[in-house]
Amino acid sequence: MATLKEVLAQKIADHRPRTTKLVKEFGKVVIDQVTIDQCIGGARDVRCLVTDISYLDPQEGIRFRGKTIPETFEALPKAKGSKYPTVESFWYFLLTGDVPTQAQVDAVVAEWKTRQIVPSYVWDAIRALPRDSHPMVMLSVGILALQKDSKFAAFYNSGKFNKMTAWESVYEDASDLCARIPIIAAFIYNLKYRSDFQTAIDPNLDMGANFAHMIGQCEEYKDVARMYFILHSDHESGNVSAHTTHLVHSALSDPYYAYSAGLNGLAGPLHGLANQEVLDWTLKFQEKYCKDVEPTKELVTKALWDTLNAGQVVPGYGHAVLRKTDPRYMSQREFCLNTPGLKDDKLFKLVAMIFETAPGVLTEHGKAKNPWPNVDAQSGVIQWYYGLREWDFYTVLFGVGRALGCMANITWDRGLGYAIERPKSVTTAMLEKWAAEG
Ligand code: AMX
Repeated sequence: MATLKEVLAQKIADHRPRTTKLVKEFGKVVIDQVTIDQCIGGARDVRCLVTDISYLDPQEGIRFRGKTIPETFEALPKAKGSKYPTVESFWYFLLTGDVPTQAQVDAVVAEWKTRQIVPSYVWDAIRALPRDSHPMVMLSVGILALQKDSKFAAFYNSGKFNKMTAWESVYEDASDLCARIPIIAAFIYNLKYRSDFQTAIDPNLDMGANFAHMIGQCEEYKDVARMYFILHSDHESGNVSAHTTHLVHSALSDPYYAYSAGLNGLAGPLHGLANQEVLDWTLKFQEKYCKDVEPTKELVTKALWDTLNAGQVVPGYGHAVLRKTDPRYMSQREFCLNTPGLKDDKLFKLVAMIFETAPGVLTEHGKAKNPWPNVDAQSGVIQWYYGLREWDFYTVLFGVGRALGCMANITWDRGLGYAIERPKSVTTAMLEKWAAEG
């Protein structure tokens, strides 16, 4: 049986002529134009990035390697005794586009076991931070600390650097990073919230299950971890975390530099931090409006308007690309509806009521182009239900999942020899001149 790396090598070799042909024969074909509002407004919708790992349709939502979320969950081999696939099988799928066999999944699970050991200097670096540092700072520092032993950096410095084979050492770092990031995340969780009670890796468990084990979670949470990491993995390449990782790696900074930077972007409240903000918003709502009464749609409407009138965004709602309810939201909602205790949970019911109410309020407010919920509107309530109530940590969970997409992308970036990224800037005076010229 060919290894994942061997399968990938063949895929990359097969793909290269497509990229070469496009650049050489069709390089000057126009695929988009740029307007002044896009230039000032965050390059929204400008088509200037390429990835085959996932594609985000504004109406349909994300497809991983051409498959919707339900199709992906359906197609991939499941973890033993579970309805959900292992993260490792999803990694194989993201990298190659092939649905792996059980034997291929087992090989990746075994390979990640050999990659999971985190050097002690990472723990030292994290421990050196103030204990009340945000866990995203700890995660970013932990990933950056791993840079010392980057195989890509070593290859670059070896004097034998070769563009054709450079992807192989990116693949090595990327696989190490994906295997280690849940171990580092568990360490941070235990350090901050479990009085430094550290639990050893269970060599018999897949990535998601082992993460649940290491943070002292119950059996059911193993599926939560698998589902969560897969759902948060990739959302094509223009979002802040994926784009940052791609941009930094385009300078041939190794995967550790690149993903540490990507995590710093994920930590922004308009991006990955929104899931902790959702929980904060929802609990404050409960505290302020529903101490003694049941929440009603009227009360939720009032709270939403209070937020909007205070000039704040409603966290978990809106999206730069999507124009309908995020299928990642729906997938997590379905998990809640299918989990007996969770289905009747007070907080879930409130989140469901916000789902019924917020799109109407945001539409009436008239600013957000997309009044529907995104992934973050639903994820916190699941963690809360399972007792993971330290919501500072929620973006770390996002960061563990997002590593899969970012690492698959930069492995392919190197495989296809994508150039250093360098868009052109203009001055305001130039824009004014072009505006006057019509
Ligand atoms: N509540 C209130 N106002 C909102 C809003 C929301 N949820 N979403 C968008 N708006 C406002 C914007 O702030 C903007 O106002 P402005 O013109 O005064 O600056 C206006 O509507 C137009 O924005 P847009 O084109 O619809 O959105 P965008 O592409 O600029 O931003 C996003 C997208 C996600 C940052 C924005 O919808 C938002 O801030 N949402 C809340 C935070 C959130 O949930 N983030 C998580 C996104 C998913 C993720 O990355 N994890």
